[in-house]
Amino acid sequence: MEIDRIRGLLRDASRIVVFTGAGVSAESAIPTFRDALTGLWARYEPERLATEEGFAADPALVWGWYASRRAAVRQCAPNAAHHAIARLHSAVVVTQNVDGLHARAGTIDPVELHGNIVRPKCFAGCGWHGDADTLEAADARVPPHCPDCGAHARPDVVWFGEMLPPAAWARAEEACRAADLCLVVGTSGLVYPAAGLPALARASGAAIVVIGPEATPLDALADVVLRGRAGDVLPTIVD
Ligand code: BV8
Ligand code: ZN
Repeated sequence: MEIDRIRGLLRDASRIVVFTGAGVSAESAIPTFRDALTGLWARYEPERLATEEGFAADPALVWGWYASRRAAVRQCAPNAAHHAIARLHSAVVVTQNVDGLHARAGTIDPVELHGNIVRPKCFAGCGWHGDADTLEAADARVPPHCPDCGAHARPDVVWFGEMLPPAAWARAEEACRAADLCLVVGTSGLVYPAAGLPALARASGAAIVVIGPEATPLDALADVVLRGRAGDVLPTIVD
């Protein structure tokens, strides 16, 4: 039974990485990347909106899309999957998600490979970074301006074609190289370079477990594949 095998791997592991994607937040009703394209944004491709060019072409449109996603994130709460992962105290949690739910569930210092949707930063790259409540006031449809240089503010997320934050990437690589177990939860494994991390863990000798309701390209790397929803199966595995 897969659940017993995964429990055994967890018991024997001492350096665990939990690598998560949008699927771990699905049961928190966070619209996944593609589901977020409703209403005004329904006619756009995420790969077009979530880019520097997309923002430069129409800052108000892209800012509005993120404002509506931030509002949705604020309405949501971590689900049983986030809480189960937070109980793996010694694990390094590496997430592609920008919703901040791992930290809200109690995971200490998760590695946010693609940034965080609630934090703004300067679009011109002058170095200014705001925090969640900077946006509370300014969370209008029109992007606020950088207080330091006057350029537009933008969400502190990684857009397509942009490098991942070097410090986060270095932490993720180091954790995957050292891991003896990598739990891959709720990711389609399509977005690189993040999706390359499980292969790095495997090459370093880690056992790979893939958890999710549908087949993904990462299944080919797995020692154990568990077809299921993270919120249903993780609490059983972890407790
Ligand atoms: C880079 C932040 C280069 C923004 C995100 C061709 C043209 C242009 C670019 C490329 C190209 N080919 C490759 C690329 C590179 C590109 C890429 O990989 N594109 C893909 C689409 C092919 N990558 C990049 O551009 C990256 N940067 O390469 O820069 C470079 C290099 C050096 C120097 C300079 C530049 C940057 C990628 C980051 C993009 N930003 N997010 C925002 O959110 O607005 S990615 C975004 O989509 C999310 O963060 C997430 O990572 C990704 C979606 O992936 P998943 O998390 O896996 O979610 P998904 O919905 O796909 O799957 C959900 C899974 O959960 C499914 O399997 C489902 O079955 C499962 N599930 C559902 N319910 C549940 C569940 N599982 C468990 N329980 C459930 N209940
Ligand atoms: Zn600035």
